[in-house]
Amino acid sequence: MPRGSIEQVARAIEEYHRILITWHVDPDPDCVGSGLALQMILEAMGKEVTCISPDPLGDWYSFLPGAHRCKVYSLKIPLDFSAAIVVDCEASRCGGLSEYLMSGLPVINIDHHGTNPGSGVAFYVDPAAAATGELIYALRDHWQSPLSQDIATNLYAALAGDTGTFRFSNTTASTLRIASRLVEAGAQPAEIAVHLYENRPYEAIDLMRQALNTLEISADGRAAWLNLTMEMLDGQQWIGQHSEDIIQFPRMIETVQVAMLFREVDQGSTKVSFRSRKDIDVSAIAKQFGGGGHVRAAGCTIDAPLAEARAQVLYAVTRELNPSI
Ligand SMILES: [Mn+2]
Repeated sequence: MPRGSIEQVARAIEEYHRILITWHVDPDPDCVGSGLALQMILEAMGKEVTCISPDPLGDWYSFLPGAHRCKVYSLKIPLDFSAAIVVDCEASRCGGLSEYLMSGLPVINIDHHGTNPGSGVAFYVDPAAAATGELIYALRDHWQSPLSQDIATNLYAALAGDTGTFRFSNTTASTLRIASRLVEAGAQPAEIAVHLYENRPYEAIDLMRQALNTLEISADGRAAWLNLTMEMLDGQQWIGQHSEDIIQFPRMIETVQVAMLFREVDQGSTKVSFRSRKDIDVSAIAKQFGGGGHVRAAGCTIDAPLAEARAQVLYAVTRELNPSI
């Protein structure tokens, strides 16, 4: 069931003029595409809007219209907004911006993560939506504001990003209906797919090769995982898309119910990404470690070296896969 409503969010946004839009750390096409599209929608309404990403976007996002205007959070950026809109996460997941967001500024929250309870002066959290991009589309519909090619491109990238380009089980008739409207408005599916999947630097593929070398599978074949160390990353800038690229390999194995990627952030911190099929709710597993996400895609950060974090997580996953143990 959705928490909050589009109407509530729309009414709240109408009240403010100088608006900050932000999203989660490790940005992905859904949060960036949703944020940039929302910025364009609100600017068409005469508002003054700034997008600030908690983490760098990297060259990878330059194909999204308006990405060049997006700022990256740093202590030097003046923060004097009348309200903020947080898309695709909770205010606590916005890295360096979280403190500002939780300091009493009116925050409006639009998200589709089931683990987000909804907070702020207004919120709309709909776990049935495949992507936050669907909710931004609904907001635009509510205002009957024009759907430009640039807005359509950002929203199509958002939908494509979170559905694996309409392959994952979160894809609904509504997702495809919206995608169709976006294509009618000028979004280019083939071109966007090239940017999402076939536009990697050599180093990113080399990273996949190294990660694949670490592939392991549980004795019953139901869990498989990969490791990624700082040494493998070798100074490459990490972007959220790397996890998407890499975790698809353990998930492809026919017997696998839970796929995992363990990434060494530093010597005492490990980021874990989960993907699942059918009956396993990985957001529940991630939540045990202070993380969250969706039923079939979730993540957490554990304050422990990679090997230790992996042992803890594999224990939790084994219990989830074998409730009788
Ligand atoms: Mn999303």
